[in-house]
Amino acid sequence: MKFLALLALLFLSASAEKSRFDNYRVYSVTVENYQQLQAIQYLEEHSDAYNIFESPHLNADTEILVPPHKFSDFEELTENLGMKAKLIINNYQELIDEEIKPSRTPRVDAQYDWVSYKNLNEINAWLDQMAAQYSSVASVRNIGTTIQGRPIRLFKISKKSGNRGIFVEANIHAREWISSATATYLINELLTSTNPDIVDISTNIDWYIITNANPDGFVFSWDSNRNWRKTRAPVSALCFGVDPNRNFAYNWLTPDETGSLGASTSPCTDTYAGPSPLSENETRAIESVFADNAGKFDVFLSFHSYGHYLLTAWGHTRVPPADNSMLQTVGNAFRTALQAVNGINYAVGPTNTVLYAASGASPDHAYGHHGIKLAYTLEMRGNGNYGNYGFVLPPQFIIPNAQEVIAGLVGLVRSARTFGYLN
Ligand code: 0X9
Ligand code: ZN
Repeated sequence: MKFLALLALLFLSASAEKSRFDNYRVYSVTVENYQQLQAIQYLEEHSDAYNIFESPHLNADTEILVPPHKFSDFEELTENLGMKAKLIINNYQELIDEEIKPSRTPRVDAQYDWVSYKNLNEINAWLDQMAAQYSSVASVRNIGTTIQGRPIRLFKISKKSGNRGIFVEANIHAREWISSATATYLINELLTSTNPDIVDISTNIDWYIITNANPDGFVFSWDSNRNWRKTRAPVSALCFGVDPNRNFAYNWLTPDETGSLGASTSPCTDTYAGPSPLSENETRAIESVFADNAGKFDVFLSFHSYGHYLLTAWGHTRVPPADNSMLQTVGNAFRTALQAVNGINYAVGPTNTVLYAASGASPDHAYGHHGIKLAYTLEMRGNGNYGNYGFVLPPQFIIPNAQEVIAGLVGLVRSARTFGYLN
């Protein structure tokens, strides 16, 4: 009995252990031919050692996390394939350690800020506090519960009746911390800013914001594995997690013209689409916001990182959407306004042609199923002239990233209004 208790204790302490990435490297590889593409796709589907940050596609760069015990294999692989590989991060653990360093010393008078990343408890406490402090215009409510029992929360801002709405969903991918930090910054600006452009968009538009669309995954990325992307649903004897951004119903698990599924049927992969459309509590919670507010939203935004992209429908097909030219014009307004702040240049266009095939993503669902015309995915900062950090963007970039994104949104709203939306 004693032995069993000891064994249980050992197991427990092992599961509370954090994954470490000491001396792991991130390489950027350029995929230039079909053979190279197939090789990287094979790794993505079958290798537990490598982590492919971004699904590969032809004539584009893909970032890959390589553990030390694979350095020589990886070198041989890229050499044999004649594939260019550039080292962009030399020690992933070092970045992770730096990321949570600033001002984590608990202070009694601790004010919420955007100098450091906040964990789920801190974010939730702040949302409660803001809803209480601005109770005449703001509220927060639960729209669902995760498999581990955490609430999925929707923050609403409405300063006058009759407003059209913008729906923002952030951090559906657990490791993309900058997305929820930007969402809380946006809430703070909408409630406190005196800048006339912000006052305009906060007064004349209703905002529905989910800062943390994947709470279980987010907590897991803090406590256990900084690199975690999916939910934490047990999906097979071996693996956990559905990619919630492959689990939406519109053209779920549908191949495009090139045969690419843009998702996976293997539970252990990072783009596992789940057993059926909307099988997950997280996606059903988001779906309930669409359903309960039919006709309310002109704009849907899905906050992600990284890559400096503003992506439109479609992800599941290479055929351009019916509203392509409007989506491009409104997207370009976002891009120009964002670039004016810190010089960052976003690429705007359909997901499938600009990035890669992705079926079952929320913007396709918003646009295709719910008819929300201006549906976009934002891929925020990660690698740029400010450094190469991928998902582990140091906290000193939270504010510049949020400021440029909000300027972009002001530009987007202005342009959307010329098409008759958000008025
Ligand atoms: O693959 C994804 O889910 C998104 N990229 S990420 O690196 N953050 O994982 C892009 C999804 C875009 N899809 C659509 N807008 N349809
Ligand atoms: Zn993402």
